[in-house]
This record gives sequence, C-alpha cells and structure tokens, in this order.
Amino acid sequence: VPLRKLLAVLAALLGGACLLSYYGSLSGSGPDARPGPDLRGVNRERQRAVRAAMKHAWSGYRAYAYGKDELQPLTKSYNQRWGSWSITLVDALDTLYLMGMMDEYEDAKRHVQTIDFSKSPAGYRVPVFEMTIRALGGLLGAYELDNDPKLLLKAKQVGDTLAKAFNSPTGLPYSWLDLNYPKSVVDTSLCIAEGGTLQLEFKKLAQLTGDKRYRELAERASEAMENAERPIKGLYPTFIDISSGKYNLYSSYSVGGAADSFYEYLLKQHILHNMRQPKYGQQYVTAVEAIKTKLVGRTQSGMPYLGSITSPDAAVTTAMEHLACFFPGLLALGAQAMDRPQDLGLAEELTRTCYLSYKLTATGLGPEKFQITDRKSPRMLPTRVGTDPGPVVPPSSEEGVRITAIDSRYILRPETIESLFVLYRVTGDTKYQEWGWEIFQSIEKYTKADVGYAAYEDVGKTDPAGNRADSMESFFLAETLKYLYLLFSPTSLLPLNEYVLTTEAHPLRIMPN
Ligand code: DMJ
Repeated sequence: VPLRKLLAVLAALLGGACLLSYYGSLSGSGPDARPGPDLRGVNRERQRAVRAAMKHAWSGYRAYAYGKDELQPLTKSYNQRWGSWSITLVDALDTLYLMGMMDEYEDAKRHVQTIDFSKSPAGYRVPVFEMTIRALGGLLGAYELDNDPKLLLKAKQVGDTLAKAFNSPTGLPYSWLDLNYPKSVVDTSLCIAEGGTLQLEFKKLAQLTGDKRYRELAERASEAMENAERPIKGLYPTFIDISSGKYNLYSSYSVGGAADSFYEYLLKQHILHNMRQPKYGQQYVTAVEAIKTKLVGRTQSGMPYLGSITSPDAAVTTAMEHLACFFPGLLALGAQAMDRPQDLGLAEELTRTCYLSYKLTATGLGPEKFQITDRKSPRMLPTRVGTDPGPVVPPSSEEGVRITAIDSRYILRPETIESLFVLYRVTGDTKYQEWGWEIFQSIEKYTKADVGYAAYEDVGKTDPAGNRADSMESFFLAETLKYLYLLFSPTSLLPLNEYVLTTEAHPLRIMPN
C-alpha cells in the first residue's frame, strides 16, 4: 500500500494521468499489453504538449462558456445548441481525468450536479444519437474511471430521458425527442448510425445500475435492424423506416456519415461482452467481408480509399469522407479481437490514405471530404464490382498521389488520429506516433486561437486569420485530444484488453459477459 500511494503521489506531481494503474501496472496479455515507450523521452514531451493543448481548450471554455454547450472561440462567446446540457463539459470529463487535470475535473464534476438532464428548453428537440454518445457516454466514461456514484446517478437521469425515444412500433428509437411534449417527435426515417450506436452506452448503463430494461431497449433496436430485409449480405442501407422497420432500399451504402458507427458497434459490442456473445462478432465479420468487396476502391496505382454505392451493382464512388477514416482503426481492432490477421494489411493501407489526406494539403490538416488520385494517371480505376480489391502494389512514394478536397473544411474531427492510435496499439509501429505528431503540429499552427481552438474553413489555405471558423465542437476535447494523448502514452493507460472506447472515445470497462 505505501508503495502504491507513493506512486500515486509521484504521478500527481509529474502531472501525468492520475490513474494508479497507469503507473502501477503493466499487466495483461496480447499485443496491446506491451510495455509502452519510455516517457522520459520524446513521447513524454509530446504527451505534455497535448496536455497543454487540452489546458488551452479547457481554459477558453472555462473563461467564456462555462456550463454552456460550446465555446465560440473567435467571438469569445458561447452557444446552447445542445439543449443547455453543458455538452462540452460533460463530453470532456474523462479526458480531464485521464490527463490528470484534477482541479478542472473536480470543478466540472461539481457543475454536472447542477444539470437537469430531464429537461430541455421549449421548442428544443433533443438529438437522441448525439446525446447518447456525448452525454450518456461522457458520464459513463467518467464514472468508469472515477467510481463516483453521483456520476452514475446523472448517467441514469440521461438514460431515463433518452429511453423515451424507443417508444416506437418497431423498437427503433426516434431521432429526436421534444421533452416538453408527452410524446417523442414522430418522424419516420432513421439512419443506421442513430439506431445502432446506442448499444454500448445502454448496455453499460444496464450493467452498472442493475436495470436490464436499458439493455433490452438497445437489443430490440439491434434486432430490428438485423432482421429487416437487405439486398446485400453484410451491408445495411443507410436509412430505415421507424414505423415499418423496413430499409429504404434507395439509400446509399457506406461507412461514412450516417452509417459509420453502426458498423463500429457491431465489433465493439462483441468486445464489450468479452467475446461471449458471438452473434455480434459474426455480424461484424460478415459486414467487413462485404465492405472490403463493395466499398473499397483503388486508384490506378493501387491506393485504397473508402467510398459508397447506391445499389448492389453500382461502382463505388471516388470520394472519401473524413468520417470514414475511423474504419481502418476498426479493421485493426477487429484483426486483433477476431483473430483476422488478413484485415491488418488493408487497415494499414487505409490509415496511410487518411494520413496522406492531411500530409498532402497546404496546411497539413485533413479535408472533410476528398478524392485521392495518382499524379501520373489521375483517372480513377474502374471499380471491380463483386471482388475483393485484393493486395496491390502501392505507389512507391507519397508524392505519387494527389489529394483533391471536395469539402475543404477541417472541423477538428478525430477519425484519422483515432485510427493512428489503434494502429499504434495493435502493431507497435512508432511511425503512427510520428504521423500523429505531424498532425498535432498542424492543429497547433492553424487552429489554435487566442481562446480555445477553431474549426478551419479551407485546408488548402495557409492564412489562419481568414480561415478560422467560430466553432469548437465538444468532440475535439472528448476525442481528438484524448486520442493524441493516448498515442504518446504508455499502452497501460487504457489497455484495450480491459476497456472498449465508445464512438465518442469514452472508455467503458469490458463486461464479464
Ligand atoms: C463524433 O461525434 C463521433 O465519433 C461520431 O460517431 C461521428 N463523428 C464525430 C466526430 O467527428
């Protein structure tokens, strides 16, 4: 006990993460349990720099937007576009904790007690998916680290509010809730990310409260999505009708926005259940096989990207969304968790594509949507429908390809850094740390404002003053900075054989079954 105490005090003095296990344990098994890099070296410096970025983001929020939803960094003001649930503060709790910013954490935790998650302003419609991943996930993630029962009570309050959305004929949740009316807002169409990204949070809430009702709601939604008829085995149309439970067969198929985290939660539910409920693992594997065949395109020289299709036989589109850049990390996590080494090569190639989408712009920031083409033969390869693109030789140098922004904004999103983090954990290859450090420096150079960090309008333009936008999304603190911090930390900080990270990067302990 005295040694552990001493370590804890040392940890606090060093200003690193406050988790005793961070310093006190390198136990576990599997590739993820390798001892991490020496924190006295360059990664210690990098970790400090990321922590300083979090301090800057938080102190801006604290000074100009405390208790409000989002800081508006350029006008030094705030907005309440998330129903006045202090969303930045709630989403950032576990990042503060992990980085050992304990004064800020305790201060934020006190504020949480003042939020009434059963109410929202007149006329405001609560977005069920966003509030699940940001508010419920944020409170659960903090509770998993800190064990303060007051956090769990607040998580329960959020869960009880959001549970009202499942009151539909099919069990699929409504997208929006108006808490000032007796019923949910009745809408018909739901995207699969909305229906399939509640399961980790609701199942964890059921485990921690002992109330199985939350788990049943999540499972009923999953079953409705799994059992509805679909034309392509393993792929799910992006939209489903809430009342009939039928997919809209004219919607597109992709792993980008509106679909992304649906696929993520197939694998992550399997992991959360400690691999003891094989059906989610099987669904994930079937999905991955279909995604590899239908949604991976290649340039002439073989650089892969992730596009979308609009019908079973259509060619994959040539545009890739930043949002889809989470997928290489998921593939790598699945390669490890499902013992599918055959997925790792594609995971590495796609991570490189996402990294190049940053590296090859003028700012080193990645666009919201882009096309990757070869410099020599910029025409895209006609897509081979119905075949796994298979191994091909990538261009010999990074200069062999070009990035064209289709939507040139960078809104402080995390997905590429998330994949760098997972790839680093799974492969141990330190090039992912180097790539993450490059990206972090671009974030510092172009998006850091006097107060907080600001979204960027055009990654092709190097004039920060003319390109910063007055927005700092909560996921910048919840995800982008957390993944960067973890990338430079020992692997014993949130080992992936003990925790699963939600789509908003909130850590949940893997359950016994
Ligand atoms: C986050 O809120 C979540 O990762 C979500 O699943 C989609 N992407 C945003 C951040 O880009």
